[in-house]
Amino acid sequence: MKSRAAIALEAGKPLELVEIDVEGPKAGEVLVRIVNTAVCHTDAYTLSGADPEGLFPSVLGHEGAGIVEEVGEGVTGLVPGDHVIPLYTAECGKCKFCLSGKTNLCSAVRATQGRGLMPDGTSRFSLDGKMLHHYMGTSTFSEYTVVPEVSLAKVSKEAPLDKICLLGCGVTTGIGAVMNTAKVEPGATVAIFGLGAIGLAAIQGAVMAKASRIIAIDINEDKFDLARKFGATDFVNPSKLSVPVQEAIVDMTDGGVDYSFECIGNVKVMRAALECAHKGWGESIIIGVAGAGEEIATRPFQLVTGRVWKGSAFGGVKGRTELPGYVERYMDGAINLDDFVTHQMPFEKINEAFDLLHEGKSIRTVLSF
Ligand code: NAD
Ligand code: AHE
Ligand code: ZN
Repeated sequence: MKSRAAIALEAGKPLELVEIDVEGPKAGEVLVRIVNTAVCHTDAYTLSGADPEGLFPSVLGHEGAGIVEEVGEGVTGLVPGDHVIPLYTAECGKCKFCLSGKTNLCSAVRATQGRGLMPDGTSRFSLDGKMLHHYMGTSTFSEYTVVPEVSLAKVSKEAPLDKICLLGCGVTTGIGAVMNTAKVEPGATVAIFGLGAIGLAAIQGAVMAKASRIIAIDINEDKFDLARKFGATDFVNPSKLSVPVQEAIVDMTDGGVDYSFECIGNVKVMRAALECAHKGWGESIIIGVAGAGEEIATRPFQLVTGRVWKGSAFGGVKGRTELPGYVERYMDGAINLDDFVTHQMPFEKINEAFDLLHEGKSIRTVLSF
């Protein structure tokens, strides 16, 4: 079938709006009509060429929501008409990772996903007969996309797709990193570096966890108003400090915070986030995605003296099991998604959504097909 799509032809160039060909679903696969997709910084990172797994030409996009159009042979858990959120972290429930009880990372489709292919090693997308790569197992920048059944969370049909698409990545990641990865406890102090959707969602998670102090850090002070609305208590602009930001936070908090979160993808900030954690017990969670070849560094003494460095993917959330509950909590008013949507546009304006993200003017732009 034909599908409207925005394709990444080469690194560093705007997406091309074209009509691509999409093949029907094979065994274990599902054809989904994407109704809404947002743009996450990770899409911009891959388009920039900094992603070691970045492939071109490809159909990017991983923060979307849609409706099942057709199911392939052997698909038992979904039928046409079901509302779904595509998952870049699948959940097969059977692999070593899923059965470990220790992680949300699933190995069922990850290897082929990283090569931009469906689990059988081929692509369902083409343009003028030339193969296009899939992306993160989701490719939500196409009106019609094909996704493995294990990479789809079935959610309530009552929920608005133009809001719950944000649970496909940003909001779930930030809340989950606080609740599942760090397990922030009531009364804890928290520092959040980077106030895009991920950082703001981490603030939302810290409020849910009843943190006593939530320090919001960004070099763009325009982000502070929304951070305050989400519940941040203190605000720091590192570019206005005369000392390194970690030193300033240690001074503000009688020795450092209990938990810090890096929500930018900057390895220097990752170091600062670790070093502002309290001696003896402070934990720092890396959420931001750094470019190819970048490495983190600190004095090992920082870890010897009790600080803990961790990372978090999709907030440690098992998508098929847990996302339906996140959707319900949004419907009940317990999770705020609406305030993340700073812009709404028709899909055809997708390159404007990337510009707004780069200019620091948007949190999330939700695009409608
Ligand atoms: P974003 O661009 O909307 O937000 C990043 C924020 O960081 C901006 O407000 C920017 O002003 C701020 N910033 C930039 N440099 C800074 C610095 N030196 N000090 C302080 N603040 C600084 O991005 P986003 O969509 O919120 O994504 C944030 C990061 O999280 C990206 O690296 C993205 O790839 C990553 N991410 C990871 C996961 C995961 O599962 N681990 C999921 C989603 C996104
Ligand atoms: N492809 C990159 C890594 C990208 C990365 O770390 N992705 C995050 C999700 S970002 C969503 O916006 C993640 O969950 N990673 C775990 C996984 O299995 O990909 C690289 O460095 O190769
Ligand atoms: Zn994302």
